Amino acid sequence: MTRKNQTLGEFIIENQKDFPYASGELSRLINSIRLAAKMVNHEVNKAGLVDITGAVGETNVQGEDQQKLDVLANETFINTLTNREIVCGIASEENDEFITIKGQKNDHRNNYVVLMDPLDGSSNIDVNVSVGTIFSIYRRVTPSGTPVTIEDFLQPGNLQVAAGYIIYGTSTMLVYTTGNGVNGFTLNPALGTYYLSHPNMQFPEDGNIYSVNEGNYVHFPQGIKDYIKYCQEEKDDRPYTSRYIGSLVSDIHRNMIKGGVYLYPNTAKSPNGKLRLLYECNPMAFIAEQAGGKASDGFRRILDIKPTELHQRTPFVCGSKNMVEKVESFMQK
Ligand code: AHM
Ligand code: MG
Repeated sequence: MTRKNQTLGEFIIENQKDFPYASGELSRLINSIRLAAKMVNHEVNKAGLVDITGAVGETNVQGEDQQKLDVLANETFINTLTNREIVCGIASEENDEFITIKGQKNDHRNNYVVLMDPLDGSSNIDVNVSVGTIFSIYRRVTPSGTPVTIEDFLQPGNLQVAAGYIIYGTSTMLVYTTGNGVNGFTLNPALGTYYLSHPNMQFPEDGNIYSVNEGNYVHFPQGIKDYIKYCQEEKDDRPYTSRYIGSLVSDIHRNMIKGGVYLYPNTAKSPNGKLRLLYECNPMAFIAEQAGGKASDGFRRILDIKPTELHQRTPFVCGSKNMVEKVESFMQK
């Protein structure tokens, strides 16, 4: 149930009974993500004001070591989740290995693992373009009370219990699903409170936006080249319009509101594409499906891929259902 002026805190409490397992643990976990996102938002917003955007290891005008925002965001999320002893493990796009969390008191007894891309699209920060955080939550599969193993992280996306993203844009929004639809909350920075602004978000079934880095066109598979030509053809409701920010969260967020498809195909140089299955594609695919959209690697459902390694990549096509199906039909020709 949603109502006007509802805050994210109220929404989490009121919908807790609908959460899988409903022990309160998942609610506390989402609360911790909400808090870390506020801290990262604060840093992202002042990125243009302070010497924080330089490379790691450089020294700012005060003689302090600079930390890049993606490193800072990574630490903020990891510390917030670790200090609250809310998860048993974390995997991050920024870290080679997963992190095991024992907890001071509970000896590996938390039930959830989090996988995240703490600051996606971070090359956009220097030019004041929106970036995002993406997160994905699973229940562990190994027994409680033992340290997590790689098996807890290498689960197919269809076993996610929650996923979401934060977009640090003209306003900051947290959008998430626990498998019961998608809801979006906008941060009022003066109060530090997120309000439900986009209840029950839905991808339009069709759209006229395609989002792809056309600079890579010559390297794309023939099916993707043909689809792009189809989008550009003068016929029916075409040509479609091309919109590409180069920031996955922003491109998907816009397409979910307006109707469109995002593509990051494989190329000869990157035979598995660029995006990471566990940190980027699975959470976005879960959100897309919960919002009535679709996500595919061109041939199969993203959420059904059984991962074999933490930093695995996959081609990615995500957006309005009819548009994703059209791309698949071109790929399968
Ligand atoms: P990152 O995780 O290194 O930030 O890379 C992911 C980003 C996505 O946000 C974006 O959609 C894509 O890379 C853009 O890549 P490209 O510049 O090759 O078009
Ligand atoms: Mg990324």
